Amino acid sequence: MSKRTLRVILGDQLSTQLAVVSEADKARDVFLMAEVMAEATYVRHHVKKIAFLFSAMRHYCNALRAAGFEVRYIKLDDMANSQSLEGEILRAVQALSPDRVVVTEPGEWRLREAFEALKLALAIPIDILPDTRFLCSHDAFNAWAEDRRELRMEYFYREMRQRYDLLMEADGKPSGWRWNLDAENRKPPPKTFNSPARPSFRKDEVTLEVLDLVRERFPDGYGKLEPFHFAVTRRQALRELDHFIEEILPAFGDHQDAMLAGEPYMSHSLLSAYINAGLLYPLEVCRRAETAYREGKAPLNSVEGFIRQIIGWREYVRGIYWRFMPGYADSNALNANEPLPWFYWSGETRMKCMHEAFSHTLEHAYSHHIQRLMITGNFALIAGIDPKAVHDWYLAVYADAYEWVELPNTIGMALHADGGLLASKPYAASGNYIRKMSNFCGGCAYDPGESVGKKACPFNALYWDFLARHRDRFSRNVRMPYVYATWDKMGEAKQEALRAQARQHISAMHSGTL
Ligand code: FAD
Ligand code: DLZ
Ligand code: SF4
Repeated sequence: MSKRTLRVILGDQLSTQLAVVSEADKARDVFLMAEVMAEATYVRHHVKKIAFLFSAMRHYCNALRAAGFEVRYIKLDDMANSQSLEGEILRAVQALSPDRVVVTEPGEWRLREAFEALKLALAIPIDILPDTRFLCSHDAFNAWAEDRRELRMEYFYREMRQRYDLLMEADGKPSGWRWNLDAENRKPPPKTFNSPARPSFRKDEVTLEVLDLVRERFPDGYGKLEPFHFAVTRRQALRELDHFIEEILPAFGDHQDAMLAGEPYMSHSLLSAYINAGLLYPLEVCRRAETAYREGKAPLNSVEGFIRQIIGWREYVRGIYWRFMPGYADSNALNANEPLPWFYWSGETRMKCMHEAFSHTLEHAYSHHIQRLMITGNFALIAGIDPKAVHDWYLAVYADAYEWVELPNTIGMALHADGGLLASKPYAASGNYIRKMSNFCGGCAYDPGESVGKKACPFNALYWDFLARHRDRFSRNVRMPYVYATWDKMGEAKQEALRAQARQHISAMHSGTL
C-alpha cells in the first residue's frame, strides 16, 4: 500500500504556493479543511470576517477539487463536527488512516501549542512546515535581531529592500537616494478628496449560503454582515490589487496619515485581509507597486511608503511576535488597568473621531492604520486601558486580524506596553494632532482648543495626564524633552486642573457618557 498524507489547510492559509499544497500527490493524499466554532468564537470576531473566511475557504476547496485533489471539507453545520481543529484532525486520522499529517505553521501561538500537543496524541508523525509566504524566516529574523541593543524596523527594512532587490538601483543605492520618504507622507487631508469606488464582487451561491449560515449561527456577532463586498477567490483578490495599483496607489503616500469623515478608506489598499489569508502574496504585491513606479505611473513617495509597510512593518512585527511569545502577550509596562469602555463595541460616544473610527469598523471590519493607531489606539494608551482587553478588541473586529500581526501592533506600537521594544516613543497625541490630520473636530461635541471645562476635548487632558503619570519613564527619552518643558511651564494650578479634568473624563468613560 502506498503512503497517504493528510494535508491540513487552515482558514488563513489559502495559498497554492505553500509546500502543503505544492508537494501533494493527487493520487494518494487528502486535504483537510474545517469550519469550527473554536476558531469562530475564540474572540468575538466581526461577522464579515467570519463570512469572508468561510466563503474564501469553500471557494479554495472547490478550486482544489476542480484541480483533481481529494478534499475532506467539514462545514460548520456538519453533524459530526467536533468544532475544533485538533478534533477534526483526530477524526480525519481515524477515518482515513493516513501515514502522516502535514500542516503549515499556524499564525497564532495558541494553535502552534495545540498542534505540538497533537504530536503526542497521534500515533503517526505530524510535520509542521514553515510558512514560506513570509519573506523573512524565523531564523533570518533571529539572526538579524541577535546581539542588537535595539530592534528598529528601519534597519530591518533596509536589509529586506536589499535582499529582495526592491527599489534598488544598479549602483546599490536606494531609488531616489533615500531609504525612507515618510516625511513626505504626513500631509493633512485635502480640501476635496476624490474617492474612487472600490471593487465589489457578485455574490455567488457559495457566498450566499455562507451569509445565511453566519446570519443564523452568529446572531449576536459584532458588526454588520451586509453589504458584503469582499473578494473571496484569488482571482477576485487580484482584481482588487489591479484596481489599487492603477487607481489608488499614486495618491497613497500623500494621504497616508490623513482622515476624513465618511471616508473609511482614503487612499489605502484594503489588501491586508487578502494577503493575510493567502489570496495574495506579499512579494507579488510589492513587485506590482515597484513596476508602477518604474513605468512612471506612481510617485516614489507612494511606492516606497507602500512597500515599506509590507516588507518592513509586516515582516518585522511577525518576527517580533515569534521571538517574544508567549511572554509578549502579557506585557503591561505602563501598568494600564482601566477596563475597555463599552463604546469600543457599541460605537456610541460623543467623540466624533472615535465614533467615526468605530462606525467604519462596525460597517466594514476595516479602518485604516492611522485610525487604528492615532484614534482608537491613542485613546486606549492615554486613558490607561488594560492591554489585554484592547488586544482582544483589535483581534476581533478587523477582517485582517490574526495574533501574529495584531498583537505587536497593539501591545507594541499603539500601547507601548512592551516598554519600547517595538517603538522608541509612545504614539500619544492630543486633540491638536487629530484636528490637524482630519476634519472630525468640526462636527464634534468637544472643542480641540479646550483642555478643561465642559467642552474640553478628552484627548487633551488625558494626553497631559498620561505624560505626567509616566514622567519617570519618558523624560529620559531623547525625543520627549520638549513636551516635559511645556508641562513644567504650565505651573501647578493648570497641571492640577488638567489632572482633575482627566479624572472626570475617565469617570465619564466608565459611565458611558464620554
Ligand atoms: P495599507 O495602508 O494599504 O498598507 C499596505 C499593506 O501594508 C497592508 O495591507 C498590510 O499588509 C501592510 N501593513 C501596513 N501597516 C502595517 C503594520 N503596522 N503591520 C503589519 N502590516 C502592515 N494589520 C493587519 O494586517 N492585521 C491586524 O490585525 C492589524 N492590527 C493592527 C492593530 C493596531 C492597533 C494597529 C495600529 C495596526 C494594526 N495593523 C494590522 C496594521 C495596519 O493598520 C493594517 O495592516 C492596515 O490598516 C491594513 O489596511 P490596508 O490593507 O488598507 O493597508
Ligand atoms: C479566523 C478563523 C475563523 C473565524 N474560522 C476558522 C475556521 O473555522 N477554520 C480554520 O481553519 N480557520 C479559521 N480561522 C483562522 C484561524 O483562526 C487561523 O488559522 C489562526 O488564528 C492562526 O492564524
Ligand atoms: Fe476627537 Fe477631540 Fe476632535 Fe472631538 S474635538 S473629534 S474628541 S480630537
